[in-house]
Amino acid sequence: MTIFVTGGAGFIGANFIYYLLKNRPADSVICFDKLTYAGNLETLAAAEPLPTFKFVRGDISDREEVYKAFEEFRPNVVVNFAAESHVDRSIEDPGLFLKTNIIGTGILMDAARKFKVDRYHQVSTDEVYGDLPLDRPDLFFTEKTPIHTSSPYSASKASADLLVQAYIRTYQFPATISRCSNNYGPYHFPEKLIPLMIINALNDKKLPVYGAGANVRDWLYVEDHCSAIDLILRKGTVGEIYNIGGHNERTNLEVVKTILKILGKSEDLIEFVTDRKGHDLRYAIDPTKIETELGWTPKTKFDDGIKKTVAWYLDNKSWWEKIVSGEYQNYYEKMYGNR
Ligand code: NAD
Ligand code: TDX
Repeated sequence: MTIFVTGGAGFIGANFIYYLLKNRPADSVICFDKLTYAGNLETLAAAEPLPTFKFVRGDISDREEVYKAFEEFRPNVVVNFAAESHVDRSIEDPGLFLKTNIIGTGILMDAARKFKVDRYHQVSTDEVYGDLPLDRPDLFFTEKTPIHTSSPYSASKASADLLVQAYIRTYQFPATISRCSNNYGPYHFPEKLIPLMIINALNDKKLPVYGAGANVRDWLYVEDHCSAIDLILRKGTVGEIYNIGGHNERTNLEVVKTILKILGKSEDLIEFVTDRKGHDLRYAIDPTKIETELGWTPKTKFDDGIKKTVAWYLDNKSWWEKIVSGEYQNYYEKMYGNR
């Protein structure tokens, strides 16, 4: 198979590319990525020399660039990770979220139809279901939970999902959708909760916890997300939506305190700051469908995954120090400027 992975220079896309290169050596992988502030080619440095891997810089919302890449590589499978992914940025400036997450998805699907790919997979999020109350731990998101979005980010992801479903019904488009809970692990961009807190704690900077830190997220180690998508590509049924999550719910304050404990740092570093506008209270996935129909099980429990993640940030300081300093954005020019 030739798998066209969009957004593969970002956090989950890069982990997915490494998952494929390790577990599916017979497949070829094309990474198509715009390299926004969140895309980092250094993350893919170990993949670059492999003959089964190719990087193409391009924008999913640019029809010409997308069609040109499909013409050249003729992929059988498309997995769309490319997105503007940060809720706080969507609150400040929604426009780009609509362009990349909605228009980009439409253009990618048009290319997939034109070049007759066998499978298109849309990487969506549990945020399309809105949130659950904090005092009802018995409630979970299932695939049948109505879409009910809170932020411009989640509204753009939900719009993309609706567009994928419209293409499935109208054109018999061979697509699947997955909706995953919060991921964590290596290469997570340090604007998101877990890497931001690890890096601030290492630098003895304050850890900004929104509101009272009581909001709950359902954390999944990124490799478990990758194995679920790989399974959906190979065994999933076209037209279906699959929720992905591993029942690892924690309040934000619990997560932050766990990180401080692992690093041996004082809880005095915690600073409660103004809450996020429209802040979703609780996310919690019911993964019964993917577990029973496809046999997926997550391997990593939160208590182990968070230790592995902290260790990864300790071992890979140069990766995040370049991001924090902005230096990583010169890498593309260095590698490709004169090619
Ligand atoms: P990320 O922000 O780390 O990476 C996004 C990648 O997409 C970057 O490499 C960026 O350069 C690229 N990109 C952005 N706009 C593009 C465009 N117009 N054309 C081509 N490439 C573009 O995001 P992530 O956390 O890895 O998330 C990946 C996907 O998974 C997103 O679709 C997100 O909605 C979804 N998701 C994320 C989580 C999570 O916890 N991070 C959970 C569930 C679902
Ligand atoms: O500095 C912070 N302080 C804080 O308290 C940050 C960055 C976040 N938070 C809180 C807000 C959330 O309740 O921590 C929680 C997690 O925040 P994020 O890391 O921004 O993730 P979230 O908003 O939950 O969205 C993530 O999961 C679903 C991803 O960024 C999305 O792309 C994905 O779809």
